[in-house]
Amino acid sequence: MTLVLITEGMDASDWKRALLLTAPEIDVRLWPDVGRGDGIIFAVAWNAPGEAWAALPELRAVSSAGAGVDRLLRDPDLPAELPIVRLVDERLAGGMAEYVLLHVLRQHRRLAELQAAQAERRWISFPTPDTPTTTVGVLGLGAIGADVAGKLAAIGFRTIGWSRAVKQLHGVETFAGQAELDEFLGLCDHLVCLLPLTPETEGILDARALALLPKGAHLINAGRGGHVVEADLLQALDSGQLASATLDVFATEPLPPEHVFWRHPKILVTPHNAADTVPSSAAQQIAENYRRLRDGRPLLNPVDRARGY
Ligand code: NDP
Ligand code: OXD
Repeated sequence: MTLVLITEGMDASDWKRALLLTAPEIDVRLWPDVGRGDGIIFAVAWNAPGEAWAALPELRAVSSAGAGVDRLLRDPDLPAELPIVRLVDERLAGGMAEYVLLHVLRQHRRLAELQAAQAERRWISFPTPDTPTTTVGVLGLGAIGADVAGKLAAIGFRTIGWSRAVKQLHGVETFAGQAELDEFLGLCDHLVCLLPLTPETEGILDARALALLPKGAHLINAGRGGHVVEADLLQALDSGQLASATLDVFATEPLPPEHVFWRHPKILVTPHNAADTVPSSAAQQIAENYRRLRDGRPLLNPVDRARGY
């Protein structure tokens, strides 16, 4: 029995090496080198081309090579009954926490103003921002969002979070469901989106939502580009409703060179690298799921297709 890696945009040789070290007994193939697909029961996929699935007739399950599964779920060629699992990995959550802390603190401590003053050799002073009265809101309190929220709270920010089901998290005030979304948004000096992209969350950051934030709020979107209505975001930035947007994910990736986001003075663009999967860490979970699949046991981190994540 065999596992195939279909990892366009990720280094497949890193993945292969990591799996070999973790589970030398697993026969690992690299797409498109699959012959007639004989014996290939498990695929690890990122940006898989549609034709891959028909070439793998014995496939029993697919794992996302990252946390998100929106692309797999929207793939019209992926067989509807094929079980999907996803990565839950501490290095993914840790990478995202670094990203969010970096950009919240960059705005909180007014780094751009300090850099501008240094460029002009100006000794400026402004009151130190008050951390406990600055509210950071995290949309999505899953494997990644909960970790990020906990670390923001540990620094001393008033941290609030929003999820679908009611949650209890140490040091974090929580809100749940559509009924509590508006109240949550009204409190966020910094809003961090770490939601999965689903039919329910697509376009959630629209004019209405952005208008509910306190004036001059900062946005970080590292969920998916589809969460943001781009025209509404630009309008909110240009009107001063939003002070800044840090964007890691986009409706079209790579972000096209002519896109207005690249040159907007209030936008920082990062190339979907807030939290990259670390194969040496993720390999354990992939190997475990392969063994479970081979032995007919329940898989780790299954995706609920109906829920969309
Ligand atoms: P999880 O599935 O663990 O968590 C998702 C969270 O979103 C849950 O708290 C869930 O609520 C909440 N949620 C989903 N739908 C709704 C809704 N309709 N209303 C309210 N809350 C909702 O995902 P992860 O934390 O592992 O990952 C989140 C996303 O982060 C990924 O899907 C991906 O898009 C993005 N990501 C981006 C990366 C990057 O580099 N930019 C890297 C890794 C991930 P509940 O808990 O109640 O189910
Ligand atoms: C992921 C991502 O979903 O990197 O893991 O976006």
